[in-house]
This record gives sequence, structure tokens and C-alpha cells, in this order.
Amino acid sequence: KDIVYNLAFDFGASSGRLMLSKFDGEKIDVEEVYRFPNEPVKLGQSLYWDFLRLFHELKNGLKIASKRKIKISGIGIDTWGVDYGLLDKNDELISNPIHYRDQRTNGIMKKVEKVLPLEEIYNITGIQFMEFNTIFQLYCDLMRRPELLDNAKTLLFIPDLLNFYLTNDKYNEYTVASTSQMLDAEKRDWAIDLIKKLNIPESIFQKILMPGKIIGYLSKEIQEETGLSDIPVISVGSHDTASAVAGTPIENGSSAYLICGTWSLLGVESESPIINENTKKYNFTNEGGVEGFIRLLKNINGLWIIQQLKQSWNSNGIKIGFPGISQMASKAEHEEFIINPDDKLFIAPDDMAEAIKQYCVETGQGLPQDIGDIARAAYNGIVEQYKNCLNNLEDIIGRKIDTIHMVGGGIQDKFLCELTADVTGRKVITGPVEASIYGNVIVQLMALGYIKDLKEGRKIIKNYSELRK
Ligand code: ADP
Ligand code: LRH
Repeated sequence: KDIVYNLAFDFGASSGRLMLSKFDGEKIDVEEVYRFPNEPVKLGQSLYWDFLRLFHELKNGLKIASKRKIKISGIGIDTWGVDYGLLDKNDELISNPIHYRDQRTNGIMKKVEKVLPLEEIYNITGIQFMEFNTIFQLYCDLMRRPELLDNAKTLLFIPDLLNFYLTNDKYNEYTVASTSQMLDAEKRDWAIDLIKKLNIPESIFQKILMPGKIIGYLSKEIQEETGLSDIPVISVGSHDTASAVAGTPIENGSSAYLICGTWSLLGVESESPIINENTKKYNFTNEGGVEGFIRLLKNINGLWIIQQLKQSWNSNGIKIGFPGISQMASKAEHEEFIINPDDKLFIAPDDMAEAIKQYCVETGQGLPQDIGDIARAAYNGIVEQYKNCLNNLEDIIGRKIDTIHMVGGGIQDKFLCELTADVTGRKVITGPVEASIYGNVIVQLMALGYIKDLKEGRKIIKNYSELRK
């Protein structure tokens, strides 16, 4: 049988990975080629992504892959959403892309509201309000550093930017562009009126490219540097969540997906945007998905809290990893401590363990005593949000959700999965861990004509990847 090989990059907020996929017509095997940390850098008052390092790691991955001497049919890249780089008239990056957790957007929605009612933004875009959405970041740029936008000719989201430096072709891929809160959800194109009302220069926005198209081919320079040939770079669901949803073997309307990475993303697939009083009230989002689907979901501040707890304990000399934290939480002496993970306190605290202690004391619960208690408060809070979110989702769609498909790095945490099943009372099916990679590969194979549609792709994943009930 002919084997089709593809390369899929998934850049998460905590790490990036390159996987080589092998498709033999029946099953898709993925093998990790390279993994690297994604470490943001605080410089002065700003928090930046280390974009140059990330591009360097991308090329490192390609160099390792090229040593395999196999014919690669395509490359696809997905990353986190909302963040962007601005290019000047010579296509030079004007500033290093800023991290969505940077504090410049604190309180920005109040300022935007004076110019444009938030309701109008939601009615057109259907996107949940989060201060870090591109629309708000750009408005900050306009107020703080207008020279950036004066000189900007092109806005590219992070995956667009990586694709551009591989191919020299400039597009805004649809799924990631939808996270900007500047797309018209129905038309699936730029909401020019909103953009104009905020005085953001409309000329910086590129043509929207749907997932499943060839963006371009590796440039001569990249070919020389990596040893690869003129391989096509394919637009996948370049928002990591879009790829993860595509890579989740959802079967029917009574199943929800729950992607557990730095964020927890919980929702369903919808044929068209759902924008009404309920979605507004519960702040649900209508992000763009692959094959024309809308991702009706909500962001829950998820394993970021566990990541930050680990960092806080490690930097205080306590050697503990994710499995250790999970185990101690499961055996916590006090099982009842609980936080609200979406409280502002937990967005970017200096010390997460201290923030949790402070929250518990201030809410009259007393002081969590040790690692187990503190971690348990976080787990309880995260899972309680899953439950609330499911109830709200049922209210919105008017049908019951009986099954949750949990995917992403976080499902390696058995306690998290068990607690989710216990607290929500729903059936939990886990896998795959690397859902974004699978979704990325499926869309590449669709673009190349090897797989008919998403349904067929998901069937392949369901039959051959390791799923657990
Ligand atoms: P992202 O794509 O946002 O960078 P991942 O999908 O890689 O995130 O998930 C990372 C998270 O998965 C970690 O923050 C951690 O909470 C969890 N995790 C990873 N490995 C393990 C493990 N062995 N045991 C428990 N939890 C784990
Ligand atoms: C998850 C994610 C999420 C966005 C956030 C910025 O990685 O892409 O969907 O809201 O990062």
C-alpha cells in the first residue's frame, strides 16, 4: 500500500510539537519528531511570545524530519488563537508578538464600549468577550502605540505568520481569524463596519483562507536551510482548538467535546452560528471550525492553574511534576476547598499557590494547608465550571448532553477525567491526547484528496486510535 506522510505542527501555550503522520488508507499513525518548550519573555512592562525562538524551533523540527529521507506530502501548522504580528511595507515584523496574558488590555472593554456598544460587537461576531481578543489588543495598540498601526501593512495571526515565513504567502486563515472577534459570524469574512468604527486600519487584514487549501510551497531559502523539497504548506484549522475539535471523534449531537490543555474548551459543533440572549448571557462563543462548522463553546481557565502551581512549587524548591500534583489532589485531606478558576485573580498571578490560598481565605473557606489541599481546590473549581458550562450549553441548544469527549494533554491526568465524570454525571470518553495533531492531519489529507470529509477522518481516528471509556 502507498503510504502518505505529513508533518503537523501544534504550538500550544506551554509547548510546541512536530509530529510525522503515516496514512496507509485505513489508519493514521502519528510519531513525535520534536517537542520544544514555549516560554514567553517579560521585557520591560510587556509579556511577549519568543517568536524568533519559536520559528527557530519550527526549522529545527523540519531539519530533523528531513533526515528521515521520506517523501512528505504536506505541512500544516496550528497554534493558540487571538495573537498576531504586524508587518511593515517591506514585510518586516514591526514588533515581537505580544502574549495574550499581557496586562495592557486590563479594563480595555470599558474604553471600547464608549466608542462601540459591546452588544453590537457580539451580535455580529458571536464571539465571547475576553479582554485579550484581537479586537481589544488592536484597540490598545491604537491608543498606546499608534505608530505601530501607522506603519503596519499586514496583520497575520501566529499560524499565518509562521506560514508566511515558510512560503512568502500572506493569508488570514478562517478559524484563527474568527478568534479575533472581528469576523462576521454569518458571512465568515471581516466585519468591516466594526473595524471602521474602531478606527482600526482595514487595509491590514488579509484575504480569508478556508481550512483545507494549499497556502503555498516551502520557499527556496527554507528548502536550503532545512534540506526539504518544495513541499506544500496547507491551511488546516490553524486555530489549535479548531484542529482539536476536528480531531475529536464526536459521533452525535448529544456529545460535547472538552479540550484540556492550558485552557479548557467545552462545547459542541453547530451548523451555523447561534447568537441569542442565552449565548450572550452565558458568554458562549461561535468560533469558525473546519468544513464550515461553527464551534459553539466556552473557554474555561483550566490547566493553566495546575501549570502555574507546578511552577510555583518548583521555584520554591519542591520537586513535583503533574502526576505528583494530581495524585496529591486526589488524596487531599480536605476535599471541599474550591476556587472559581475564572476569577481575575487566576489570570496571571505572581504565585498561583498564594493566589489560591488568598481566594480560599477571602471566601471564608479557611486556609488550605498543603499541596494536596491547594491543588484540590483548583481541580474542584475547574470541574465545577465544566458542570456549569454543560448545563448552560444544554440550555442554549435545547437538548441533553450525555457524553463528553475529553482530549488534549490534560487527559493524561486520570484524576481530572474521573472527577469530571463524577461531578458532571456524564459518560466520559477520553482520547486522543494529541487531538490537534490528528485534526491537523485529517484536514491536510482532505486537502490532498486522500480523505473525503471530516466524518471519514473521525471514523479513522475512532477505529484506530486509543480511546478509553
Ligand atoms: P497546550 O497545548 O495548551 O500547551 P497540552 O495539551 O500539552 O497544553 O496540555 C498540557 C497540560 O496537560 C499540562 O498543563 C498538565 O496539566 C497536563 N499534563 C500533561 N502531562 C501530564 C501527566 N503526565 N499527568 C498529568 N497531567 C499532565
Ligand atoms: C487554546 C486557545 C484558546 C484561545 C486561547 C488564546 O490554546 O487557542 O482557544 O482562546 O488559546
